[in-house]
Amino acid sequence: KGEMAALFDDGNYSMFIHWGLYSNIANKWKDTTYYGISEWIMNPRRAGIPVDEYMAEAKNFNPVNFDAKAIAQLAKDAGMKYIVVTSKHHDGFAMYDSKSNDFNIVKATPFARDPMKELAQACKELGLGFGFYYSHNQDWTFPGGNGGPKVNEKGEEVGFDYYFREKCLPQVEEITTQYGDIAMVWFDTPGNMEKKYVEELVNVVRKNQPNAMISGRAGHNLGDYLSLGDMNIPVKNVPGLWETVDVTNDSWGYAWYDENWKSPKRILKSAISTVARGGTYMLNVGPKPDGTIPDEAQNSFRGAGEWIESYPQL
Ligand code: JFZ
Repeated sequence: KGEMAALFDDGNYSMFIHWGLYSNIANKWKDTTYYGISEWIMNPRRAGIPVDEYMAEAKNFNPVNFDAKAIAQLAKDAGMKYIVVTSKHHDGFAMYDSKSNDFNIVKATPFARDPMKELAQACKELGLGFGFYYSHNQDWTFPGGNGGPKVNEKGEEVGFDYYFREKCLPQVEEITTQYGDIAMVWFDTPGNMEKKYVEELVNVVRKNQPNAMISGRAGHNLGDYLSLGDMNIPVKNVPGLWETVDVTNDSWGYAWYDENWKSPKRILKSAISTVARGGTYMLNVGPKPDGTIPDEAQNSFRGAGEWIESYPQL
């Protein structure tokens, strides 16, 4: 794991991006605002959006002002070393050109571009690492996925194995082959997923991306490092390779009303505390419906970055 660990040795501050259909909904569904993390908007405990209605939302998603170079430059200015972005979150919507499933940004939206290809390229040009988040267990729109429908298109009752073979495994193959060398595959919320499934996914990543780190949330301790609970900055030293993830406001995905931005000073305090205890700090930002990063978040990132630039050892 020598080469992989190098990402954490000197790559210990990074950008997390939660971006998907939920960013366009932005926590407002049918004139009602729902408070909480916006990527969970379709959940029954929130707006409770039916699968077909949620999937139909794709035709309204058109982030025309998305600029991969501007986002990569923001990470660079912030003093960050790599970017991890949601290729598919629990809603099942793929933010990249998926050949194996049509519920994706290229085939189902008027945008019709592959923003992940653009972002991977922009990162490469600026010398930043690039990695993917992938929700391997929860898929709320594909039959058999955890939290998803129980019958397939043919009306047959299906289980997790169906989702795993038909969607999850092919998509993990895609994200680890279509974007050149990637630094990280960030699996999340394994729940009660069986070990054999996690092993199969880990094998695919190892085969296609031998130098990629696999997140601690892959499940069954098969990841390469420890992921602490979200927004958790430890007060004691933590041994081994570890990471903590944090939000810049109060939601991972963009929420229209959320202006609770962390100041540059607050970001620095968290980043320094984490790095001082041997960890990696991955700070999230959620692009707006038009694909741009909120100005206030940009100001905070750059404000902290100015200090970091004068202490390059962070
Ligand atoms: C998960 C997701 O459900 C959420 O939408 C977001 O993507 C976040 C980064 O990850 O939520 C979690 C997962 C694990 C913990 C907390 C929230 N945890 O271990 O404390």
